[in-house]
Amino acid sequence: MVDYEIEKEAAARASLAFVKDGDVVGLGTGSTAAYFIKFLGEKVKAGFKVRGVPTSARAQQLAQQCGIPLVGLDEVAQIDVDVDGADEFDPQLCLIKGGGGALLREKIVASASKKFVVVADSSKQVAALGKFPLPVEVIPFAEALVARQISALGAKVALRKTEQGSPFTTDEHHHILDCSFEKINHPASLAATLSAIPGVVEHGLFINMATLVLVAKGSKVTELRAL
Ligand code: A5P
Repeated sequence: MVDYEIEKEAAARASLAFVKDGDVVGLGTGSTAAYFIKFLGEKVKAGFKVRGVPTSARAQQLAQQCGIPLVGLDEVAQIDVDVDGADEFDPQLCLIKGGGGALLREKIVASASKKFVVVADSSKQVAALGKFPLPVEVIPFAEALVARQISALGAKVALRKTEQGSPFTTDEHHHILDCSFEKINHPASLAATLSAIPGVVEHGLFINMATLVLVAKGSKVTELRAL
């Protein structure tokens, strides 16, 4: 059985090589990014100087626990490097993100970053995106309408719920539709179609955004660049 925790940890550790002293660093969300935040915190305790821009309330809390100084997006002109996980990535390094519900802030931070380093265990590498249900962040007022429009594109659409059964609410107070396409043949055209639906705030397709992916297989980490 593959130990994905070892892989997440290995990929996160390898990403430290892309962070320089003095950098403004995007702090991703999810279990792999959490390893990165912990490792970065250890370096900060040893004297490394960085300022972090968290991609979610959860990442913010963890970064504070780890002693990483934080700044808001309004306080910096640009982010030097953003390190974040992914739910899937394909050979072009297109991603599905948002399994943890933070896709909106994640995309904003990635788009404001000079380098976007994705850290992933081997389960995230796919030939084509779409097995993982694509998260789409929506305004609650429009969610039924948007769900019907995305269903008409061929997806099975489910409103994300909490364990208690109420709708999951994002940091920006929106809801998430998890859209199972099974196979997304043209990620860029689907991304454009979804963005054009009124009521869609953002979707979890990250196209041409990743600078590189660090994918771990066992404890071996491979650096992938887009084909
Ligand atoms: C959070 O919203 C997501 O985009 C995560 O980055 C993604 O779900 C990967 O999470 P794990 O590292 O926990 O698999």
